[in-house]
Amino acid sequence: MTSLEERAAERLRLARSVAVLTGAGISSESGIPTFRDAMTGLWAQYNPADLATPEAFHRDPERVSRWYDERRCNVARCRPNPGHIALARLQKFLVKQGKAFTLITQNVDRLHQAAGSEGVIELHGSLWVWRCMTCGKETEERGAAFGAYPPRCACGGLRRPGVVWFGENLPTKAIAAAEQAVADRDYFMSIGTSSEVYPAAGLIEQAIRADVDVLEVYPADTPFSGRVTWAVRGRSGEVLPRIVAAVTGS
Ligand code: BV8
Ligand code: ZN
Repeated sequence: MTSLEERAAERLRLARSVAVLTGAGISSESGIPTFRDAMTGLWAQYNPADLATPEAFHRDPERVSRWYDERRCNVARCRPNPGHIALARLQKFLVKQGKAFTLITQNVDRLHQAAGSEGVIELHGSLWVWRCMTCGKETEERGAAFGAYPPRCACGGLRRPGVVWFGENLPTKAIAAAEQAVADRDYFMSIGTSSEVYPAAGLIEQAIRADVDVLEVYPADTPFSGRVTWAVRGRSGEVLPRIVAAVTGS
């Protein structure tokens, strides 16, 4: 453990309530491409405006729904990594001590839930949920690839992935619960996020302005690195197990 990790762990042990925000970085060690990683990130291959906006879906529902279904099927082959598992263990440990813990994610892969995390706030929806554009019917899709694109609802309506696209509002309850959680906590962790997409990144700003302890785990600088309490450089699947082990003693 680096001394920075030791100091972050020491204060985490003393914290009464914790909130965590995660991004695509925490799932990269599970084999899910991030968005902004230079060569391997999705945005290195695709233009977000062509795939992750309501306009794109309207323009080409076949291409957009096929792309999201490919991502859904890729995630189906992936498993939580030690970073996801460490956060699930930290939640169990803190809750057993009567402390509060809230996990907020930008990720749409539900690997946190697969690792055992409970009450996860999904700011940007999920790849597993598909919704009819006509009757609004939502279903969880855990099966094989749809095969025909765009998928159709029994009512004949087009079905879209249950994710939040750029230019779309986040689920009101989710962002409200996230802001409330950050307001009530005395320790905040920002894990594997480039911290550039809003309003999610605004939660980091909120924690810094509330002057709580902020731990950032990221392999490079983010727009907030100079203002957090501890900016730990590293991969979440290696750093988080060390810090959580120091806190839980096992
Ligand atoms: C909205 C779901 C109201 C879909 C996603 C204020 C200022 C500027 C712009 C805006 C603003 N407010 C609103 C905007 C516009 C926009 C926005 O933020 N644009 C950005 C690009 C500037 N926001 C919106 O449109 C939001 N809606 O505001 O509605 C409104 C409406 C109209 C007009 C104005 C406002 C909706 C945003 C949500 C979009 N949907 N995802 C899908 O998945 O396809 S966002 C998507 O991208 C992810 O969910 C995530 O949020 C974001 C990617 O960020 P990260 O998760 O951080 O991932 P990234 O790849 O960037 O970074 C990961 C990094 O991890 C890597 O780069 C690498 O360095 C690191 N890493 C790699 N391995 C590891 C690691 N780290 C740790 N460990 C490792 N092992
Ligand atoms: Zn329908």
